[in-house]
Amino acid sequence: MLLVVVLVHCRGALSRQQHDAWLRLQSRARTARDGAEIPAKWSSEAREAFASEGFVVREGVVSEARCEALRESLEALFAGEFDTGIFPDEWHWRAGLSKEHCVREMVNAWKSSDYVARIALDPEIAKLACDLMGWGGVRLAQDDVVWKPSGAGGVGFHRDSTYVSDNFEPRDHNSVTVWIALEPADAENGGVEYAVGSHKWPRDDDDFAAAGGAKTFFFGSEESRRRGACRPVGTGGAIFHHQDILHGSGPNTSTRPRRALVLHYIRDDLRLRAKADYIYGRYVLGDRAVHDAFFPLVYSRDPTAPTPTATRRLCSTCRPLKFQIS
Ligand SMILES: O=C(O)CCC(=O)C(=O)O
Repeated sequence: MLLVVVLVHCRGALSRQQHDAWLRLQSRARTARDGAEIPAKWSSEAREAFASEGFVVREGVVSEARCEALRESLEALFAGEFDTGIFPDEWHWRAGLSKEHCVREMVNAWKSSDYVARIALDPEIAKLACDLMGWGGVRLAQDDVVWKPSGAGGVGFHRDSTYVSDNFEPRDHNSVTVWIALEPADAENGGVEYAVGSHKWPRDDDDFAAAGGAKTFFFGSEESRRRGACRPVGTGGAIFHHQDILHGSGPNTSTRPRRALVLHYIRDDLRLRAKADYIYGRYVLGDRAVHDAFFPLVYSRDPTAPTPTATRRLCSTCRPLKFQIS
């Protein structure tokens, strides 16, 4: 973490050459989707689904090629081979130490892996989130590689707002999650499941237990099981979900792995709470500003906004990007 801060502060002002390189990279990134062009706008049906159900599935958000490249890089990543030489913020599962069939997870691997970075810092995906939420800009709060091998258990039901939104002010309507399938995800291999509409359920602490009870009730009936069942997503497809929706995932009972990259975005105009939690407390530097080094600006509607994400990756003190954007 310290190294990231040092790198960013060492960079100084962006030179004309670096700026031009960034513009070239942006323009190439836009045409590097193997035909999977992302329309800028969401349909009214998609917006309504997000508002009423709390999530919306969108196929073709990331190209198959990018998903494949990331999948193939994961063995090395979890073996501790970091493209940038920088450690991720969290790293759960170690080759040779952890059980083979446990869920593997890595948080903020954009700092470590070029393959994660080129998806996590892709302004086109961030723009989709920005359009859906009606924000002025989007920062990456954290990424999360979740690798569920065959035989691995599930992920308990939770709300992302507990881990992300609650650390910022204002707290409401401040984050959104983009869950990206790196390979087909379905009920058999432990795809994500939602308690449909639960983003509208009570959420303060006292009521949360009640919400948990409601969740049990929700999944107790045939009707609710059908409505709340896992939504299958194809490779490169994404589920955009509300910060307050209850979700989790079941065990991987198939013979296939289930690998996903989860992006938790926040809007660009927040402040950190003075008392952030154990994890986010690391990012509070005293001024409560949401610093680029920790929360890179990935997309902004303001054309004059700096693009610290890209400049950090292209800065002269960083190693060059390993992947080729064609
Ligand atoms: O990938 C999963 O199974 C669950 C991921 C999730 O819930 C999350 O990242 O918030």
